[in-house]
Amino acid sequence: MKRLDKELRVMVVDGLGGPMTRRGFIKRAGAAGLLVGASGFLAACGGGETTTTTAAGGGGGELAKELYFYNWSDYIAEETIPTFQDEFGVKVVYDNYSSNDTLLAKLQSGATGYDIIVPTDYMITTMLGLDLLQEIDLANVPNVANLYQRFREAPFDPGNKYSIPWQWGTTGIGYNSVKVPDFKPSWDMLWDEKYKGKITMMNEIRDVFAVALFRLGYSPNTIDPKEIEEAKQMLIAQKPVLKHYTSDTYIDELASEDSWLSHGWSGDVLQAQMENEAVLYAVPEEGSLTWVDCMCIPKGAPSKYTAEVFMNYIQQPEVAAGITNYVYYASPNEKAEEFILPEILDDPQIYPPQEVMDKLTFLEELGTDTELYNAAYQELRAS
Ligand code: N2P
Repeated sequence: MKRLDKELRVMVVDGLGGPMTRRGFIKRAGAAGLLVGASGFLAACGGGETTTTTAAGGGGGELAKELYFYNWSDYIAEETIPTFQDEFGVKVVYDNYSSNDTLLAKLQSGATGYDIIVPTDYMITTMLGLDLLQEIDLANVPNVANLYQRFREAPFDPGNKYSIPWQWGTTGIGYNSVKVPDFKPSWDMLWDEKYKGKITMMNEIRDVFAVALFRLGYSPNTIDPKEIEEAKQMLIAQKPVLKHYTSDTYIDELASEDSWLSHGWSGDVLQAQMENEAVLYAVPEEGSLTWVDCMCIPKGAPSKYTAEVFMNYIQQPEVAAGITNYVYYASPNEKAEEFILPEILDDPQIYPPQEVMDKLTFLEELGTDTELYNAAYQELRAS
């Protein structure tokens, strides 16, 4: 990511995002008087107007007093929820997870309190198979028209019947370019004994296995038990060099240099880079994953209509852009483009060029064969 315009980015991002205490750089920007209010930024970008903010013409309903939103950690702009609360008078109760496995387990254990969840593409198929999701009344989400066509026809849910894309990105390695001067874009780096104790892997079944499978030259969607076993052995052999498995603390660990090499997601690593310029992101040459996370309404959601109104709000171009400008993941919202900072749109780490995209794979739902991975992961973690 180009860093020359860091101060500008801090100022503009903060215009939408507001100060986030975890991030020292924003504190510094605030102290320097660089912060502008959300309304000021919206006015500067779009004359203060927003697009559809109500579900006019939709299936209708009454707004609930509260909306229960269960999302990935570090995946929203600071102003996204407060602005919704102010505009709609709905209090959002916000809770976080850091893996699809946790989310699935929560739903399977009978949690019914959530109105919106944000599973990843393949996990939506899993959840549909388990009858865990409700159909969305798209009449209440007219801003779905703002999405790029490819996100309206995704193979896991053509026509967005059950899912409205939130953000998309890639998986790769976040590394400290000063501490790891011999870095090369290969998954091998995550096995390098020189960096013992400074390496982290994510805490997610399919993602962890994908790393070893790519390294072995196999598909991350293999259902060949021999290949999965080989991957498991490779991951077991990696354990002595690992600091730990984590999907939500590596941003801070990379930033503070407690970790030097982390299996991570694009935007998360770039968030760490905003705090520590030595942190860089690379997609390994052996291949890696791309994915899209989508808002879904679980069965038993207390307030389906309010969830749809929230989904529509998120797909307002300024709101969608505000999230991307803050978390550095790519937006599925085409109309948001004009509000996304140019250096983000032009950043190949966030919007990879075609030759990188060609090397990336989506995880596929594997039906009952998923059990092969679940069992192998349990053995890995217990080893
Ligand atoms: C948020 C990362 C979410 C991406 N920290 C996982 N698909």
